[in-house]
Amino acid sequence: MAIRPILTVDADMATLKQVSSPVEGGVTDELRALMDDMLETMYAAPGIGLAAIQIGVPKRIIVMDIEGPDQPKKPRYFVNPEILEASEELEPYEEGCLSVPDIYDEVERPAKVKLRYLDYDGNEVVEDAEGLYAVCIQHEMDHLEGVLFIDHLSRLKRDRAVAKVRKAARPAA
Ligand code: GNR
Ligand code: NI
Repeated sequence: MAIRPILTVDADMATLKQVSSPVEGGVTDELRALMDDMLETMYAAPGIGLAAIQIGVPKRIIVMDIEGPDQPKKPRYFVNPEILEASEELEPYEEGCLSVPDIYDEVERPAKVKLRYLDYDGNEVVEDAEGLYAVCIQHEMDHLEGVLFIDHLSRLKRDRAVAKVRKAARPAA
């Protein structure tokens, strides 16, 4: 297992904007090794989710653990996830992103979604998500399309967010 560098919008916008490709040929040991690295990287950050493109790998793979800090770890793995249904009802949530460090703002998304994906063992799973699980999987699936949570904000807020991350990344004068 290894912690990999997380790409951020100041230096790596072009990579983060890429659309990730479906995994072909099922979940192999090589893919599981990548998911292990992603999970370790996410826990170290720390974060509650990570898409492969955030470590520069343009494949449709996500890892997540939305349990609280005092809860037992509950890693979740998603290969080729799809949203089968989304609720009409929307819910706002104050989001952040490891690729847009120290920026937080409210995004409205469907409150409930029905998902289909392959898990760590390559088995197909269909399940409903709501609450933080629904927020996080939609945030991560946006990454697979090259979409960041700041893309859901006004142009002004988005530009300010990117400028702030760029400024913070500059060495102090
Ligand atoms: O760690 C993360 N926290 C978070 C909080 C609210 C909504 C979404 C997230 S995902 C984020 C990690 C990340 O950037 N995943 O892509
Ligand atoms: Ni993110």
